[in-house]
Amino acid sequence: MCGIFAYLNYLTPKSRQEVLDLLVTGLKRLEYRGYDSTGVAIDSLDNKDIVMVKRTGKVKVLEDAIKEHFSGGEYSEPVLTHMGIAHTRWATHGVPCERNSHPQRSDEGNSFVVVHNGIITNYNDVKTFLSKKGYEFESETDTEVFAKLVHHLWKKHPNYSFRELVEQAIQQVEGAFAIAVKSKHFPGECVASRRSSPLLVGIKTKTRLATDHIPILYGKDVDSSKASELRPHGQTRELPVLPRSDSTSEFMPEQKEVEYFFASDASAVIEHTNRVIYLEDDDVAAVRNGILSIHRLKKSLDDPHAREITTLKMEIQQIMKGNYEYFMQKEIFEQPDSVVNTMRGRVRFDGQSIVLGGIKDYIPEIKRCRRLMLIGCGTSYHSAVATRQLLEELTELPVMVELASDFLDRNTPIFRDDVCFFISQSGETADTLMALRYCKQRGALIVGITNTVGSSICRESHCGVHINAGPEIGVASTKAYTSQFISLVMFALVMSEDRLSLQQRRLEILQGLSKLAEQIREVLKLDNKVRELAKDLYQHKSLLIMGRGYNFATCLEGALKVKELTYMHSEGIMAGELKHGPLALVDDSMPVLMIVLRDPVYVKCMNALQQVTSRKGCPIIICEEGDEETKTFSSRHLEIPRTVDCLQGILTVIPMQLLSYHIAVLRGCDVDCPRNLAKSVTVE
Ligand code: G6Q
Ligand code: GLU
Repeated sequence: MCGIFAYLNYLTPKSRQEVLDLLVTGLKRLEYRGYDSTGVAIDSLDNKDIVMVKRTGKVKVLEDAIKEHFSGGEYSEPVLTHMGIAHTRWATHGVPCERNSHPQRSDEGNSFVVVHNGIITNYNDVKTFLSKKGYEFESETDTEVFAKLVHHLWKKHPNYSFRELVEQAIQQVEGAFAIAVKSKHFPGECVASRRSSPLLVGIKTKTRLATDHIPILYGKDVDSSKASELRPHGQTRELPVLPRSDSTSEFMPEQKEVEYFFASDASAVIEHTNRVIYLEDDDVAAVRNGILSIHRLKKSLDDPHAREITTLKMEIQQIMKGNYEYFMQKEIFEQPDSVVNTMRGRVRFDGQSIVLGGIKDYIPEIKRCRRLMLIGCGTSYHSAVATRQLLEELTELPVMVELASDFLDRNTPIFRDDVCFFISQSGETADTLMALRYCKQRGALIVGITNTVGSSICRESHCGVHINAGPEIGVASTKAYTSQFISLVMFALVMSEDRLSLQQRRLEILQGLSKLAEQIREVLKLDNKVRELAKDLYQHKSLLIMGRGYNFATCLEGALKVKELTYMHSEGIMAGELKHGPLALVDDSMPVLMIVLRDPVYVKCMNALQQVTSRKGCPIIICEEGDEETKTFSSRHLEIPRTVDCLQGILTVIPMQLLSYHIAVLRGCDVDCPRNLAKSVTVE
């Protein structure tokens, strides 16, 4: 949920102040993930202790505290080798406060300090065990047990290496974690690991590395049942001594000068290096004497021999705000480009063909399936709602659309001949990932639709489509939605390529796609008009958004945007349901927005519009350019260009994004980090 950033410089002189700057900048790059508190740890001046600074609130508060704390000239003395860790926390165990902020420590002497992302689910068992050994806990976090567990193991096995200690400790904990550990007993070393939470290692060297792979060192066979001895009620027993993993072989060619960055995602390292390794679950990455090694305790049959060093293609400019006030605003205005990037190299408008490289080998299998299931949360779920009708039409398959959390609650039956799509901007959403694993276990084909290369959903899918929308920093999803939408439309087009009866329809959609970027530009010109409408609305308590057919998803998505950004109540209402209840809400004071376009449900939408206006409702109408008849129903309207029915949702959602943005600004809300929300929801 939060962010981890660690930095190790080996034979690369850096002052403590420089190290702290790097740590704070790393945290700033991760801010968009959402957090409530922050912290850093570096070596003390005499190298005999570890100094930590922790604060609740924004990274800026931490930055100011650091400036105050480390102002002395001695902190600007260069140090040849050093390791520092930093953290943004999104509390799961214990309220946000300094005591609960990370790094968490093993003891008063700061022997081991840990930053952790995720939840250690058996922390109570471990805590009871350690309490009986005399450990006193100072925070309410689950994380603290990890630091103390490593300390306990160190006392028991004084000849173990740092990596071995962490390796033993992770065998004892359950749940989800990404961790980075620092120790005053192992200066200049870093050990990090992950299970279900993302973590990568960036490598910066003066000369290019001689290899693109880091070999994985496997331990000797481990009886993993022993590792769980602690869990159910074994608190009073001794910890099992697990076999130690092989540590004899050398791994990466020795580097003279090297810097390592451990981070929750690539945006924090890209300004330093584009060479990264995405760690896999249960990898233990250790740096010692400047050498990085990756270990796993156990080898299973399909485990690879090495982890690949990936070259990131992301540019630093992509993650900066540019001239915009907020990331969300920038991302809304990026949509003419991001939709093109989603189609780039895939849609051939001249030859009217579409190739989705990531799933093309699986298309025959998908065509034989029993049904398609589209699963996601929040905005990603809405992209499934938006495209369901087209998928049904072009694939002629039953299409189920599911919220990941509800899908899991129901233990939904899944069969081997189901094809399940997991839609997720971050690729890390816990509910979606759980649903993926559930379907995978039952033999379904798993297709990932994500925006984050190397994310868990990407890696665990059989095949998939990268939506290529570029990094989305604002917590409220905007450009990822339109790109998810287009990815699913492209999939529907691929599925119908050889259907003669559908060629005319396909052609019309392809033409619609080719004009989309230009039409989005047109819609964005409504920005000032939308801001004026926002002035009418921002002091109200509620906003009802009504539509049907291809635009129902826009109502749901628009209402979600209004809720999350403005903290106003808002509801997306299926216009066909009006008379079954919601009409009771309508009077001359209730703000209503209606989407009424010239498509097959136009007449029905007009009926709804009349029902609203005859109750003295005064709706804002989103209608088609030049639709004079519809405009007569209200003085407040937003006209959008005409496109093919199934793509309207892309154009109608943009005024909703702008409207929620402007209302949020007028209400003085934090647009990029709405209260209580986080970008990447890695807990259930
Ligand atoms: C909306 C939010 C949110 C998001 C979900 C799912 O503005 O960003 O609803 O869509 O939390 O996230 P992923 O798409 O990353 O799985
Ligand atoms: N569970 C840990 C805590 O509450 C880590 C939460 C996080 O991912 O930030 O401190």
